[in-house]
Amino acid sequence: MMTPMRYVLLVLGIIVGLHYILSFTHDEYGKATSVSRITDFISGSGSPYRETIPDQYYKPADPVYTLDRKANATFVMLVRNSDLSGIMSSMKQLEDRFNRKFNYPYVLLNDEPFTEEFKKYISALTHADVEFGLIPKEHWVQPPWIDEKKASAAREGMVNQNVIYGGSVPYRNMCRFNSGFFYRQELLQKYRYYWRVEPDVKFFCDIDYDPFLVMQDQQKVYGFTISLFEYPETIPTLWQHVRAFIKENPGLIPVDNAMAFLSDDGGESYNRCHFWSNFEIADMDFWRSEGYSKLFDYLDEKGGFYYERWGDAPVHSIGAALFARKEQLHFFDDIGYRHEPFQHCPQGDLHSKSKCWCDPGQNFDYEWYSCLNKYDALFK
Ligand SMILES: Nc1nc2c(ncn2[C@@H]2O[C@H](COP(=O)(O)OP(=O)(O)OP(=O)(O)O)[C@@H](O)[C@H]2O)c(=O)[nH]1
Ligand SMILES: [Mg+2]
Repeated sequence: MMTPMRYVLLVLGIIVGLHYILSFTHDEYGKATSVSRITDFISGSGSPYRETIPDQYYKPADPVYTLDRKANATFVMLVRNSDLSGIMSSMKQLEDRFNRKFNYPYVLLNDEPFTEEFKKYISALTHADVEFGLIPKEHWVQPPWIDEKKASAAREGMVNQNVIYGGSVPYRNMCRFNSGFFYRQELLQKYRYYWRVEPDVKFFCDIDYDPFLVMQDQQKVYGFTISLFEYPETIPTLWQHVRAFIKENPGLIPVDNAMAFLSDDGGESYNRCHFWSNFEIADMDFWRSEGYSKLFDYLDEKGGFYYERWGDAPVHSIGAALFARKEQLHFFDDIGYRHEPFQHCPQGDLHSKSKCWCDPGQNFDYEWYSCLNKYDALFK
């Protein structure tokens, strides 16, 4: 004989069992009766916009044609945790315009550990591999052999002259790191080519081809989009050291180099032209080679990263123009790019072919402060 209580328990058991079966077999039923939905209902917070859009409305990603080969390449981003929003902006554009098709990995570097939040937001932006590296102190901080008294006097002098970042030690650490240490990071050892990306830059055009493979197949070593003159106050003695280095190491410099990009008088003086290094697609094996390694060590020993404010842009550019053959330097004319306050906007057919959205009238190429005409002249 069943007592009334037993009937109640049996019926309850059947209802719970049926609920579970329906939850698993019918998606919509499961969502409608989920605990969060019921608590939302009870608390009155079940606003309609909180319903997730059912899968049936989503269009699967278009199948994209990918080449059957890839270069050994990665993006490199040196950033602080506080650069999160700016680097997400750059990276999202890069993914949409290029990398969702090509799936190259990312390496992010920082002189402090990245936060979990930073890593989470960055990793969510791509299907590609993302690695986060901590820069060893000895690659970053002002070396102990730098005379701090002399360095701080130099900083003070530059502040008085209103030189941009003239009083900053971290900025100098960054310039020295980018000049001579980034390509030595453990996470970058497995790669040859890199694309440097900074926070808050803009990519205006679709990039439907693989620039890394172009570099590799055409034996290019350095690619740029903007070139310009350096502030003279930041490099008063740089060129005299470069000249001394050339004199001591004539065998390292190929005859068909790009000295004419750097100097208008056959190497006597520096015209201050450099490739703007916030954008670089380049070959790390070139930085790792004998010529550039020797030049970096030579310059580093002179202390000008701290006693002056040598930028990685002139140091890289001088290295590229001296040790590469001029044909190995590549102007990426079809990559629309902006880093405040200058932009390269592809012109004419290139603009339409790559679906660029920059104003073609706003283009730094032949502005008075640009050095592109000196690059062009190399090939005339
Ligand atoms: N981790 C880390 N990254 C830095 C530091 N300083 C600069 N960077 C990064 O180094 C790159 C160059 O620094 P920027 O501040 O953009 O220098 P800039 O391009 O000469 O000047 P801006 O006009 O300010 O862009 C950027 O990717 C920065 O995020 C730093 O102290 N730590
Ligand atoms: Mg910048």
